[in-house]
Amino acid sequence: MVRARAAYSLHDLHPDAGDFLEDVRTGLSQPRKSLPPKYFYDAQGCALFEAICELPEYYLTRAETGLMQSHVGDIARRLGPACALIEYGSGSGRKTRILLAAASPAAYVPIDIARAQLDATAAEIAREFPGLRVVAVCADYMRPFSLPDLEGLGARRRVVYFPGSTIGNLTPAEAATFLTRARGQVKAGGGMLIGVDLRKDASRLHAAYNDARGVTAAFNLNLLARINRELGAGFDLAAFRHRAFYDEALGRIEMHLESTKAQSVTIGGRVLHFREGETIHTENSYKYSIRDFQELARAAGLSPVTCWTDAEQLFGVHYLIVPE
Ligand code: AVJ
Repeated sequence: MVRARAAYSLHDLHPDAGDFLEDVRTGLSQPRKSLPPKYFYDAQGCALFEAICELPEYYLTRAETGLMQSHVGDIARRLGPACALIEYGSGSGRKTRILLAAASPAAYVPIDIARAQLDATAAEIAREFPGLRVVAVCADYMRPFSLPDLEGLGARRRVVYFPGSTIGNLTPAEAATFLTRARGQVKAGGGMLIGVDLRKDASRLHAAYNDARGVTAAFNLNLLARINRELGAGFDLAAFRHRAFYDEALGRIEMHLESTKAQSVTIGGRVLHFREGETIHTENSYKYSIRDFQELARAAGLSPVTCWTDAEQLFGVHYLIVPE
């Protein structure tokens, strides 16, 4: 008798084991204070990010989802039948469902740092797509990590899906290193589908990261609230304000939390001082022209194939292959 193989499994690589306090203390002890953006995504941060995606000013999600809907037939042909689809930063999986329905992969490997959301979404997708093997991996995929064994899933080739312009959180040099590592996970003959926000006028970008309802501000400030909740720190959230601006020369949005007065905060027994106007740099969000991103991909040993864009040229979905 052949026993049915489990359609869904979760591999926990424990991305958060003991690092949070250490990373916070290190980041806030530098002359220019900073915090890693991966810590935005606790349960409240995930919910706030979902709310950002619905904002009228935050065009990224709508533009990318629209692109996926318009070009999914074309994209599915590029991926080919029965691939293993490996997704970095699977989040709520809304765009992924469009792809799964059209491309019929043999296996889906969602990878995310937010364990609860990953588990809920991946299990749900396994129910929605009978016959699809779902191998969820909880990991900080921006750092080196090992994929579980994907042999025996019946996949013909591997394709990485990295939507949302999350690659924009990395500097171009870091992105090249990241893509080189991802290339190793995909292997020769595989592909990569990467969503990248395009360069555009500063006012449009400014509005997307300074929304009128203050959801982005709440998302940014939640990082301090999370430090209070999980590390017992004493941040006064009313004494910090959200700042986001576009640096045209670097082609990136920078998000900061600005101390509105001179103050001290105790974290894990260490007293940290903030000057009035001093900021904590919480995120970079790089924007790339199609050409610049293709050049970056080439530097990482990938071959650009095509890039789908919307009529307004807001967003790009790149397809690249790993040469044999
Ligand atoms: C999920 C990293 C792509 O940079 O636009 C949204 C996060 N920050 N609003 C982005 C974010 C502020 C988002 N990424």
